[in-house]
Amino acid sequence: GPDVFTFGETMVALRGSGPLKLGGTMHVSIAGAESNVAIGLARLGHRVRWSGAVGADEAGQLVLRTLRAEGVEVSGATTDPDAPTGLILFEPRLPELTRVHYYRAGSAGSRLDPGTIERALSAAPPRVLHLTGITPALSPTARAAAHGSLQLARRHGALVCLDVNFRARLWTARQASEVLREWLPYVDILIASHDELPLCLPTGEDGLPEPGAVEPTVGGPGTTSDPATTGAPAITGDPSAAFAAQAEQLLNLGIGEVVVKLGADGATAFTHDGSLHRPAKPVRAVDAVGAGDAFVAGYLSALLDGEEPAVRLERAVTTGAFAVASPGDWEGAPTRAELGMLGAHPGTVVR
Ligand code: KDG
Repeated sequence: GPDVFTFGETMVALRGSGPLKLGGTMHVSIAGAESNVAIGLARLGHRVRWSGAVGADEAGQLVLRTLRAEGVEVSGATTDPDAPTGLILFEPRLPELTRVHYYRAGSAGSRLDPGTIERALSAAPPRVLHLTGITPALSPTARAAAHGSLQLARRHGALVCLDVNFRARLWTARQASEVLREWLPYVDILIASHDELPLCLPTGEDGLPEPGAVEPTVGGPGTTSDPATTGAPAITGDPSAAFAAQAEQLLNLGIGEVVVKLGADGATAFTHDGSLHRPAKPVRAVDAVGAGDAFVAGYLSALLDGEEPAVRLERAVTTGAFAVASPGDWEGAPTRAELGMLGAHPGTVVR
């Protein structure tokens, strides 16, 4: 089987260079949190399988051709004749803030079939199953497919990695929290931004996460909740203080590793042996979209190599920095040979 099995919705992505309503030129590519991770892993030499669904259209062909070209195995992917491939528009509105517009309701990717995922996963059980919290927000069938894959992964002894990836445009914090808490018993590695941790924790009497748990820090309506995307302000004071207790609580619930993404402040990993922090790699920020996914790819890559948490975190902040320094969701992902390139002086030419 592959090193990593993943699935989710991958869309055609159009990226402009200013306010969308002014028109102008857009760049065509693909985007999807799970396929971003898949590409990141494939570039680092791992065997990855992606089994999402696309429409029977040219956009779907673009998704599959791109993934194939990147060395991601797509034989388990399906083509839905009755629904279009989803679309995402990226609108760089301010240097620090990108607005996202989704055209994905009823898309092929959201109509994922649990049976297809079950067959694809069972045919070749992976070492790691990677899921994000985006998939269960798409539709009841997508949610069932994801839940089924968790149960199968356990049966096959695969490690489960979950990136919370809360998308406020797709569902409420309450809905997300309900699903995430249901899934936690299956999760070995939980990856989240610091403000997403409360979504995973037991709730108060009213069934809601603790007040203020996942209010977007900047941006407001119409922005993504990804702090890397919205340019959330740096955490002030001791970065470990605010969320360390929440991470500990999650470890006590039985999760093996809790990895907290802190954007420009790096990342902290909590394991049963203690916690570990790595600052972010300083780069000139060009496009933070996809940084979280690149981070996951780096982390899982080092894990697959049998490395300790310190090395996993180091590779994660490195691949994350590559994503921040390059336009696009996944285009700048490094190969293994390129991992050491960061930190070159301005004007460096590699001859
Ligand atoms: O992490 C980047 C992704 O969020 C983005 O490219 C698209 O998968 C996506 C989503 O649903 O927001």
